[in-house]
Amino acid sequence: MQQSASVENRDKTSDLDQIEQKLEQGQRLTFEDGMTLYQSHDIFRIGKMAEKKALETCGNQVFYSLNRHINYTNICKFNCKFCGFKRWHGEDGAYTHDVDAVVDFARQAMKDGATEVHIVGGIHPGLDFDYYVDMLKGIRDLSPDIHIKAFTAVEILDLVKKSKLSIEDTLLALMDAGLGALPGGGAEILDDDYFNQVCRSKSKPDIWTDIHTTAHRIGLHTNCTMLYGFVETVEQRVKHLLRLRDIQDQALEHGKANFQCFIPLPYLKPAWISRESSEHEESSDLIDGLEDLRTIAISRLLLDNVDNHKAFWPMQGVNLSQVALTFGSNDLDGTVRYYTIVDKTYDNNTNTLPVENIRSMIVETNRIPVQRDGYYRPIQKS
Ligand code: V47
Repeated sequence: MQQSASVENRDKTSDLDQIEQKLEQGQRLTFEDGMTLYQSHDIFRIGKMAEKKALETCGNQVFYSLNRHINYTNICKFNCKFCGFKRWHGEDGAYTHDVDAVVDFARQAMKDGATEVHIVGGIHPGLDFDYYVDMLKGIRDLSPDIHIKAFTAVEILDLVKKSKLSIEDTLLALMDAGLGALPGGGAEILDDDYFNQVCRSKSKPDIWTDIHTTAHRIGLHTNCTMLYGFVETVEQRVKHLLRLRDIQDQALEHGKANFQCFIPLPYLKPAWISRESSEHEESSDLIDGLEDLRTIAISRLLLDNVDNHKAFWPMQGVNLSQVALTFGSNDLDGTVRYYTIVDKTYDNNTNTLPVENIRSMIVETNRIPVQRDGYYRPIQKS
């Protein structure tokens, strides 16, 4: 027993040696390398590799922004199995803000110093295309400078249907109204079987890809995400990361824009599932901290062509997000203020972090905090 355990350990070490060597020689990691990394218990060694990669890619700086997340409606016609945000029309807690209210949220955010708003909502059949265009125009009228990152690919697909335009023309109309970038949501795990199991009616992996690829082609930057710890396999995670890498390769070669940032999102069990847990055996319990760090680090190593990797503190938790800065992340999102996509965060609904806290979290990791704009450019302070 003793002997076979040590042989196994030696094999694992030599596998990691090989991966480290590949990284040193600037070679790309493969699917098999991704699986090896996930099977290894040497989380700190993997973390060190990822930290090195992050330092080589982004230097010693860690980004944050002064931002605000705004949700215009939680009414949604879809029924994704992981979601705690959606409400049916007429259900307790369902809301839809009119355009003026959304513009007012943005106005208040700007008064508080925000340079960026992140706007998403449910797929509400009762809102027409003009609602979305007027929302963007209303916020753009407040300021030519506020960065508007809005509407996941699933919302864009809905807007394509509502506008009766092509994907490209829909995006162009939204850009004309003020849209600055697409957030990364809705990718979940880009795998047909996974989508069939988890969110069959919502969309398809190819459509998510198509919308982001079109955006890149016409000069609209986007983000990408991975929802992990729900029902997916490790194999599906690795394939998802490599699929994002392929999309980014294409964008960097042919596009006018690309993925600006990757955000790994740990599954957080919604309250309704906890209440009905016996009916939903497929929803696992929360993923643990080492698995979060492993996923953050492996994402940095596999998704080697997306410069910025975000530790999204409302979902990763504040403390783990700080540690993530030494496991390959280089962006802490921002001040956020309200986050309601998940109904229970790791930090008991901590919804905002004062900028001083964000900066000191970064300084403690021996990095330099840098406030960024929506295009990942440092904001110069006068
Ligand atoms: O698409 C939904 C995920 C996403 C749960 O682009 C859940 O800067 C965990 O994409 N547990 C929306 N995850 C959030 C998102 C995002 C967040 C922060 C920054 C950016 C960015 C994008 O949240 C959804 C889905 O993948 N999600 N429910 C849940 N219970």
